[in-house]
Amino acid sequence: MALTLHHCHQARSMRSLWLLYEMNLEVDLVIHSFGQELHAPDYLQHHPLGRVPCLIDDEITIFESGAICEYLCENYGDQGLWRPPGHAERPMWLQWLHYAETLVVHSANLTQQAIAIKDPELRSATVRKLETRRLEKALAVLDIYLRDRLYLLDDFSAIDTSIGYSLYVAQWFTNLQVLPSVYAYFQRLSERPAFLRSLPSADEPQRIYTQPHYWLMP
Ligand SMILES: N[C@@H](CCC(=O)N[C@@H](CS)C(=O)NCC(=O)O)C(=O)O
Repeated sequence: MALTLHHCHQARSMRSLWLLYEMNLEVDLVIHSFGQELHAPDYLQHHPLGRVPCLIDDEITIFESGAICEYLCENYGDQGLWRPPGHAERPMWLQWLHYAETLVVHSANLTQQAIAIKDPELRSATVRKLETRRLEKALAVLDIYLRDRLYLLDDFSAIDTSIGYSLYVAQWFTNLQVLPSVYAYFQRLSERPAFLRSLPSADEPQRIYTQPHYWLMP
């Protein structure tokens, strides 16, 4: 029986979709529009907060993109994408898996400020500045780490899809090109067929990000 993934274009469920494609797993996609549809009673039965991703595997319903990453690697033949307990790269595999959320939470707050809050009077210039600075600092840490590396670990692994998604979103809020290692790494990831498959089509109306970028102008 195929797995079912509840997904919104460009949302964190893109991590799970990208990984499912990297693993060549069959998936039934349920695509929601980003907004009230996620709070419909039917969907709240799967995810009590009405968020994506949510993966259904027969009797099992699991949410949280990091948990889904572990779950898929653990249960579906990791194909070299996992670092199981005891593996020398396990600590770094875990660290970057969770750092992906540290990174993206700033972009999520910026998405709220720049896109979700429609009334300009309710937006906060202070929050935007603060979150942009915190995002850039978190990216700078990654840039130093990636200086002599092609991927986060010795070879491409599942956590590159988690961090890769965080960079995909970060590009709407800061200029990744000023971080040479991060930029080169993201370019490398962006060429992967599974990443390209997980993107919405160019004419998809239900995109979250519709402008070229939302950087703060000096
Ligand atoms: N830590 C969770 C975050 C899930 C999350 O907040 N997803 C966002 C999309 S990126 C969402 O569904 N937001 C809808 C809402 O807050 O109503 C994960 O990694 O899965």
